[in-house]
Amino acid sequence: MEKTFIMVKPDGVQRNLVGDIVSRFENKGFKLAGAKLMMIPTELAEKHYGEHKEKPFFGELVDFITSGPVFAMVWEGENVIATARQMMGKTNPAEAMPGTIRGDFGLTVGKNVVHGSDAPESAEREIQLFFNQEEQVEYEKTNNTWIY
Ligand code: RTP
Ligand code: MG
Repeated sequence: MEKTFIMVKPDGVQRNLVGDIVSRFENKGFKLAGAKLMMIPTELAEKHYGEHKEKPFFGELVDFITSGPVFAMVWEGENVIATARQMMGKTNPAEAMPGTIRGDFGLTVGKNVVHGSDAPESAEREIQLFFNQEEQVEYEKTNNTWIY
């Protein structure tokens, strides 16, 4: 089954949005496969956002994502990578639709509450960056026949 990396950013943790965001993915029918509250070391932040290294906002992005605890998660389910991106809404919360996480909770592109992998390759890369094997929990969910 497909997996993706989702992270409540420092602004979301400080604003007590962890529970709401976890609920949205649970209610949708996805399966939680790993989760932890953590401070991101600068080196990990620079790797995670490596694709943006040359962008003018890279320094600010790394400073922000390391500024406080994040809640890192692995979610599993059919088409979870693309669906999670839909649930998050556009990168700039000013353009994100109401009903999406960023549309409901964000105002600026710098503090947009949540991160989600944008493709299968980045999902695999980001899960491996943030979670070791023991932290990825494999288990059966008994209610899955009502979802699939
Ligand atoms: P993310 O990686 O955090 O899930 O966000 P995303 O895919 O929707 O957006 P991406 O293009 O990967 O950008 C990563 C983060 O960089 C910040 N950003 N700032 N000042 C700017 O123009 C600008 N553009 C992007 C955002 O916080 C974005 O989430
Ligand atoms: Mg991105």
